[in-house]
Amino acid sequence: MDTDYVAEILKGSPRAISRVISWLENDDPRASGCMEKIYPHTGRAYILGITGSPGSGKSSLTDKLTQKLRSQGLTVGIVAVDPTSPFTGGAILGDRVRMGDIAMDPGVFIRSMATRGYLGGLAQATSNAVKILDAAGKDIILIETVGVGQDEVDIIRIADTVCLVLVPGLGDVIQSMKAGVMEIADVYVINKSDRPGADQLCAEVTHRVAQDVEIRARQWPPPVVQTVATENEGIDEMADAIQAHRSYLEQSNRLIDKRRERTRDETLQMIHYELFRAIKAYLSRDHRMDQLVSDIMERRENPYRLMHRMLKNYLRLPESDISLNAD
Ligand SMILES: Nc1nc2c(ncn2[C@@H]2O[C@H](COP(=O)(O)OP(=O)(O)O)[C@@H](O)[C@H]2O)c(=O)[nH]1
Ligand SMILES: [Mg+2]
Repeated sequence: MDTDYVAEILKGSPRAISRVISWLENDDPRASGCMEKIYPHTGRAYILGITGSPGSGKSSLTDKLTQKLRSQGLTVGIVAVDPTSPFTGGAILGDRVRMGDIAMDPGVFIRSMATRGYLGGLAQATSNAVKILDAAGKDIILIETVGVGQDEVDIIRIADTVCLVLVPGLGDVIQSMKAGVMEIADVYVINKSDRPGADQLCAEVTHRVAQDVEIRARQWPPPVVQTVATENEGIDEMADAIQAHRSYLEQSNRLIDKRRERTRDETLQMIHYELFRAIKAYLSRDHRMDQLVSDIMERRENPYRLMHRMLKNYLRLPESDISLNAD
């Protein structure tokens, strides 16, 4: 049965794509079977991240950028990871209205991800959704996410090119720059440039980018573009900046390095979660965990010695790799 869904995904069926992403969201065991078969068909799509504060215009920019990409004959997959405006409850209509034109286009697939409840973490679930769209043949995959915490930074690391959306009058840019939020951007987008303070913000960011030691150490000087998403202004410039970054990555071999790093991180993350899941499943059988907790509580056992024994006996790791003390 899994094979059917995989075959359908490879043909680009929106129904099959939706179904398997739902399995991912619900931690349905059928998801991993599908992912395994899908994996060999991934790695072709170019992944774009659009991040920024709630209300900065990420969805509006995604909409206009998608129209632009479609006009170039490219197919687009959109994964929205935004707890502030999910496609559920009250926000459903607003998002549908905004995504009006592209929502009807068969060359575009839009999916909003639930933002909580993943055992393997939100970043891994997003990464899997991206892989499904990649295998389904989408040329460009856009990830829209709110740029604040570690979760978002992890998500945005999935992207090949990251666009950070800033708007005039929304908090202290220099402050967020100091906090390291801005360092992850490959392209800075000053949206709502129809508003007062946009030119000043643009100048400020340009200056800051030119001054930043860490950014200057890189070979790619991140461009700063101004847009008015609602008026479709500056979208060509934004698309050009993205394309320039892509060309830079491809020509300098940085794209392969970046993807290699990502594959390493993802694999380690997966080992982390899957190992934990398997051990937890093992321990929850026959009250094993309850017994262990009692033993630890009564000081017949201690968690350090227990860890050591588990790593050694179950995983057969060499003594030298186990940092905990031997008993
Ligand atoms: N004035 C102005 N409003 C904009 C612009 N871009 C988006 N908006 C509006 O800002 C609000 C938030 O936009 P949205 O795309 O949902 O932001 P998101 O939360 O970052 O996805 C909406 O009411 C948009 O119509 C812009 O360039 N100028
Ligand atoms: Mg949005």
